Amino acid sequence: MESVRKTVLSGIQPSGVLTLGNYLGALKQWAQMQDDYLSLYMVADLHSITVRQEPAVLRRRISETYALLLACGIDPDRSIVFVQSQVPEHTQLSWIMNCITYVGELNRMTQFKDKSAKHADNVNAGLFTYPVLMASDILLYQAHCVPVGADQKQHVELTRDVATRFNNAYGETFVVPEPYIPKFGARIMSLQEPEKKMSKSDPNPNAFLLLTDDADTVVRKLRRAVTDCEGVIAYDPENRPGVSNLLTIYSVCANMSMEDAQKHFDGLGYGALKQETADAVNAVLDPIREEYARLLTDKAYLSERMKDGAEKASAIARKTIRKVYRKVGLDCMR
Ligand code: ATP
Ligand code: LTN
Repeated sequence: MESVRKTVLSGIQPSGVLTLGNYLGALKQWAQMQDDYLSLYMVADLHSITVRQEPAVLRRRISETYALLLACGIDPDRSIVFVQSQVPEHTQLSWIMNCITYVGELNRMTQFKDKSAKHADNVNAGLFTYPVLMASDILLYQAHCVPVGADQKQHVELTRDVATRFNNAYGETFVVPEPYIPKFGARIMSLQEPEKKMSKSDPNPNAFLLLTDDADTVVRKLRRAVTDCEGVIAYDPENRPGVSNLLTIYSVCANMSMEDAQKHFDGLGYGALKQETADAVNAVLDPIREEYARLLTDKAYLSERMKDGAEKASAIARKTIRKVYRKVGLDCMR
């Protein structure tokens, strides 16, 4: 029954082709949650322009990211799948939430610190207020649960703080959401610098596995993955980040507990770990690659689903905006 289902919302930026980190940290959970929740999943294109994007490339990537979500099992008949900029209520709520959020809170966000160091020539106000837009994405749909990788936990916590502040100031308005972060796979690390998270915008293509990489590329990138010289396969992310990252990827892709994965490799070498990890990754990616290639040939279907998703999302978002305007006193034209 619709009324008892809780709501889930999450988003992903079209800032590059999605990586295995995006899949294991977020998308896999999105697909699994669709039957138990009223699910809304979006391509966060407004977020991606906090970093300079080439318009033609961005336009293409928005459609490709949308197609990849569907290829990963997000079903537009069971979930509302949409593009953020096609639902104008996101920017409407964002302004109001900007007026509820403190500069001091935004100053503490580690993603802002990391991204402003990386893009020192373009530390724009959007990069700074990005978490407010993300909070608005979540609060617009009264989401109870937000499935994300570990790097986004701080932003969901900020969302909880600003939602609670708004509710205290204006009366009960927003559901205060909970993050949902998987135990393993929430932070897949770079294959080249395993102290850093795997990121689709890493300049070194050997650092990430893309969902669209072919089987041979997956094998080649994993063979080159940085390990260490201890020669023993054991999970110790603090001291042995490279080997632990491969074990994590293997265990999650092979659907095995970390304990069983370690037992499986007992007495084997890094060559076996890399080859079996590549096989497990390829088994996960095979159906995704196939469905993605098929979807890309059907542009009309993609546009139709995007339009339908945006309409459904907007119908829900509009109700929240009306309520918020009323609570804040912006409804003098009633
Ligand atoms: P960018 O590199 O452009 O900043 P990104 O690869 O970090 O992008 P996002 O679009 O910011 O990807 O994130 C989408 C989702 O994927 C988020 O829920 C995020 O937490 C998750 N995610 C991103 N990278 C990883 C990773 N290495 N391991 C696990 N989850 C991840
Ligand atoms: N900020 C997120 C993407 C994102 C998101 C959201 C995630 C935008 N809006 C709402 C969850 C809920 C990121 O960079 N990974």
